[in-house]
Amino acid sequence: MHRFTRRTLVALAAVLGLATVVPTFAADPVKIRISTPAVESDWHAKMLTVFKDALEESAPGEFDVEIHLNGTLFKQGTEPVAMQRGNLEMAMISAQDIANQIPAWSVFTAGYLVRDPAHQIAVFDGEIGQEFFGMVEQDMGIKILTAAYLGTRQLNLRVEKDVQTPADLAGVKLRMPGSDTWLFLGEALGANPLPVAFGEIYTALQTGAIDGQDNPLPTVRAAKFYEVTKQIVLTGHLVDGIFLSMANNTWAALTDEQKEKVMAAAKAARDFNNENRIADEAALVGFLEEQGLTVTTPDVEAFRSTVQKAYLESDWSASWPAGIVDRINAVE
Ligand code: KDO
Repeated sequence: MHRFTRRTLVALAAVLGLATVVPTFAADPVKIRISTPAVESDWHAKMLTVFKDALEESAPGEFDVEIHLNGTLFKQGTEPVAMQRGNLEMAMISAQDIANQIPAWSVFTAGYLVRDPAHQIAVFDGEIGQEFFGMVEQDMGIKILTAAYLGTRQLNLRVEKDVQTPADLAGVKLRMPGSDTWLFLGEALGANPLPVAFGEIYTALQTGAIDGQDNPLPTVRAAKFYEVTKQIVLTGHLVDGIFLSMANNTWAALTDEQKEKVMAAAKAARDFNNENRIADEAALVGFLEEQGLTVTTPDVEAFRSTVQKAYLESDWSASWPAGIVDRINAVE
């Protein structure tokens, strides 16, 4: 068998009068596995396909993006550590996940601080975002590519109840994700918070293990919680974000050009999510009423003042950088 080396191929090409185009072997594509508990029809799951497609278009064959939904690859909340240990390349992580390691981040887990989606985008796309993303890069070894709007969290109850103020939630078993900042939010709302993973909410509602859960309305629809609940209480208690992130090691191994393309893809994905989710939130009250749910508006000011007071008097706020609440409030 004749062994074709690059040199023999070049020589052969010269003899045959061919242009010396010698096949080179393209580098293996960069493997990127993304893990999230999100369900397929939710916007922050769909935005991952936008990310993948955008990269496929701008850098054909350079990336091999695998999307893992429903918490099947890593359980909800374990993704940051998986990225830190080199077991995962990308995830959508929450401010609450980050606050487990950087308590200053708990400022973004506080109810009634970020005002609305536009405010959230302005905060994270500006100076404050740069500072807080920098902490995550430095202290956790995770690069946040972009902040996406997860939605405004509302209460969703299994049985109808007259809820006007936090006092009306006394004794209500409210499911929260399983970390301290989440449980604190449940308490601040006046409820009795119980930690349950996202993937178990539906059954817990169905069986009555919990009395309610809180999530943005697009998620109530996507995860079909409306099938096992009777009421939405429009508390609007947390304008929530979700952060598309990459392990620093994965990021550092990219070329400058690839980094630019990854950032552009993340931005396209974020814009897709935000646009659709914001439009959806406005339309979903009607959908949920059609499904037979009662949608009520409580005394939001009573919730706001109780929740804000709980945070300001808590140990969480002691870890917030000086002046951050005023700075966030001042962002237009
Ligand atoms: C949830 O468990 O309620 C939550 O909304 C918390 C978010 O931080 C995020 O993990 C989200 O679930 C999942 O992406 C599922 O939508």
